[in-house]
Amino acid sequence: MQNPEVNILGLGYIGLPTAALIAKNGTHVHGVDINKDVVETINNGKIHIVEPDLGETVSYAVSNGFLRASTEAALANTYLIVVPTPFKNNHEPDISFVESATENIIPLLKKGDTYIIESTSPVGTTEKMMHLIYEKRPELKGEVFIAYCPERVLPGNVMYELVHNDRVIGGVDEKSTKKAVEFYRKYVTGELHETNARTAEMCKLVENSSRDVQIAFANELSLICDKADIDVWELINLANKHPRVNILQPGCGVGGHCIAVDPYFIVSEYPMESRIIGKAREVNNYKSFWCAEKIVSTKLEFELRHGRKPKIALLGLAFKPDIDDLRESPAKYIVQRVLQDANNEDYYIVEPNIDNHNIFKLTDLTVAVKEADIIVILVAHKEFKQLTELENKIVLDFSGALKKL
Ligand code: SAJ
Repeated sequence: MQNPEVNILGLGYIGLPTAALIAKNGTHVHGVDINKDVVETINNGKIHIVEPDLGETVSYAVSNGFLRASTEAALANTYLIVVPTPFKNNHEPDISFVESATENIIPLLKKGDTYIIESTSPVGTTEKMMHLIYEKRPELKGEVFIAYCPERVLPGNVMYELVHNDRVIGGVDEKSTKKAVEFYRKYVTGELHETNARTAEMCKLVENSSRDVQIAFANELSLICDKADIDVWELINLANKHPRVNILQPGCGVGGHCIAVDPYFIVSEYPMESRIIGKAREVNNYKSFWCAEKIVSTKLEFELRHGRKPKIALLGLAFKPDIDDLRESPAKYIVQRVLQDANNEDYYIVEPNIDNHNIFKLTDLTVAVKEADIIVILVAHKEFKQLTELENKIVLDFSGALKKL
């Protein structure tokens, strides 16, 4: 392969699809990951994550010599940082992966290069990285284009959204913004909106916080309706008939690596100002705890009434419907919580999107539903929406899977 034009640091859920898309367009891409197995898998034209259409694109790009992976960065013209930004125990953002990826490429940078961060980052990260770069390479001051452009793709639809979604692009100065826009224009058909780095960083955090707040409203309604003996699904459906009301759906909590994480990046920096954002996190976390409590109390009621322990089917482990991703999954948290101090024999755990799990013993859906006295639907997977013959069972449907509205 000839010298790469683009270096992508981080080959995970966003980095690899981005690398594959750019390479598919005939640009030589060098992907970097600290995980040797990931690098080897990709160099064999295979993928380590589940995402529709990604496998074919990676296989094409690798076999045609446009994509190569390594644990080391290589000389290029454009560097994209697409590494994780988790939070620490106190919910403060941890940007150490962004820092170390940046440090890796600092020795390679030359005049005229472009450096773009895509990782979700607290406000000010891009400027911080700019200072880091210029501190180590003062001769490059003002000679490198530095920008922030958050990814906004939905897992499960990444390959489509990478191309078609609008992008928000913010440079540390105007010429950096323009240069980054020029880069994305080659691969993205959505509109490219120009701003500064701080606004672009905040924009990503605000998008996910807005969704978190809206889901918290739906979850709060579900708690109120449970006490008021009102069907929350019917209620929301009816309220949404109003032309200016659009309430989201309650569930067993909010999971994934984005919506359950990004709001903390605002709250930890602006705790006094971000009261609704912080409260929404609390409400959504509490909803998972409430679901676990509800399962336990339903189980105790059953024992009192029938004089024996019930068999319980727990349906779903993924963080949202029809995916295999269990990261930050509220369903997984609930299952773990109800299994604490419980006799595992009483539970059947079902997750149709994965074959096995290192902690949970999985049961086939039909067996679990047939055997169980209590059916708990944690995630609205398509398989669960089709369940019938539940008349003699106690059903706790936290996901709305059975609602035909
Ligand atoms: N959820 C509900 N009720 C709803 C919608 C979602 O409880 O009405 C729950 C889901 O079950 C899941 C969680 O919220 O546990 C998050 O799911 P999601 O589908 O809302 O979002 P993600 O995390 O898969 O992807 C989000 C997207 N952001 C927005 O929609 C604003 C995506 O566009 C981002 O690129 C992604 O985060 C990211 O990487 O930041």
